[in-house]
Amino acid sequence: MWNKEIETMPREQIKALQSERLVKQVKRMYENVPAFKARMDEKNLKPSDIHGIEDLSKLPFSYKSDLRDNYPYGLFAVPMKDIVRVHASSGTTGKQIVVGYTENDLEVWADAIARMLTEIGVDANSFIQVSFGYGLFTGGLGAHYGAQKVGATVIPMSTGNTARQIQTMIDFGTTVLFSTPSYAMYLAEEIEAMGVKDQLKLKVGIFGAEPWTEDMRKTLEDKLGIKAYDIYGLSEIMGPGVACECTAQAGMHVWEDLFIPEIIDPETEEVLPAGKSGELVFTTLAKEGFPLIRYRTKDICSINLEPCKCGRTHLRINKPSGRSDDMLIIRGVNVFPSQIEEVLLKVSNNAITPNYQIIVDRVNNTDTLDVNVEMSESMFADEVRSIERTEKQITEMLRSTLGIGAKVHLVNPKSIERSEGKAKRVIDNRKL
Ligand code: DLL
Repeated sequence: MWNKEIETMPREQIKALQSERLVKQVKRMYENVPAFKARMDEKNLKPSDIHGIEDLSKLPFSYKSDLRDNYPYGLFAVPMKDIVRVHASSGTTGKQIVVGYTENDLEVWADAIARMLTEIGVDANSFIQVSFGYGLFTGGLGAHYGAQKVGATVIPMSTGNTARQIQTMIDFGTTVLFSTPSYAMYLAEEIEAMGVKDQLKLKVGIFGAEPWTEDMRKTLEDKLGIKAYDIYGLSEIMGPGVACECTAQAGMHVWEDLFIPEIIDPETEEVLPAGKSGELVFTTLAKEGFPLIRYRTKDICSINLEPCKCGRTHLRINKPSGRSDDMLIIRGVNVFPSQIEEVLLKVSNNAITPNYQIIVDRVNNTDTLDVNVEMSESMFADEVRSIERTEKQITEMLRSTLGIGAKVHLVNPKSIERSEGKAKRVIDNRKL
């Protein structure tokens, strides 16, 4: 909720609070997370060397691969009996990454989202349709409990079934929509086609989980008759609500009592000053179950320290413009090319060769994923039916690994262009 004392805290005070929390957290992690202790030992660092945020840059970075190496619960800092919920997200390989929350972590998370909602005028009189996926993805339940915290009427729709989504908006009087921006675009188009815009009561859209542009904001605001706000987050750090836009619609506030953001040069790891674009790194300050120090998000953006019109003193980040790794976000779902490659390697090499290309596009505002795979010479000589069967088999394997549909095309041997250098495996035709 709007917590004026915290949200407008003078910056000096924010820094003092961060220092106090960081020192405590480093000590707690050193004592409870063996992988963190090992990293500290490698650097010859003891918790007593960390006196406050001025020592942050001494601390070791952490990476998505740490979650994979300690799968599933190895990085948790409390006994499992204190973990009351887990969520998961894609890893770089077939294995997902797992995150855990204590009861207090869930409280803090709901509060982080409620702070945003309150500032943009969402309250107990609002009807909030949550059209993020419910389940292991953090979007659905994350938004849900934030919405509940402001006392709004929550409509837990989850994703899919577009006609029903729109009918529900009309019948239940939805005033606020949470979804990915691409799904909101799709909904907007269907609403236009059905000619029902006049029957909607929508006022606010809160969109995130994937990058979107100012152009998309304008289109969504026009088509849906709303104010559209950006929400950022990642499972490892909490879920949605790590950074949230305010009514100024000019960058997302990071709740600095809960997180320390840094921007680094992804190559040299040097910390960059405000205004410079680089990789966003987060240290959590209030998480009990799964705290992280200097987590490399791979998201590229910059920090804005200018005072904000809304009066909040917490710094803002600019819209993430891309990633420093090869992760794709397709229909809001994180996909690593390596996950697709792993599936293909499981298919018999009598059927296909390891030459493939991943093509991502956006058709009618919906992301499409096509995977072209060269078939083997023996498959090429086989009958059409067995080619179709193999395509179907790979499609099913991809669906179960990635959680989204892909169109698989077995193409003729040697038809995918060879490269002399690094193979170009991914063609992303979306203009984001
Ligand atoms: O996408 C959490 C979330 C749910 C955020 C709903 C906002 C709304 P993950 O599945 O772990 O968590 O994916 C995290 O998604 O590192 C970014 O690359 C990307 N991302 C999330 N929000 C935004 C945004 C959720 N507003 C990854 N703009 C992050 C750009 C975003 N990219």
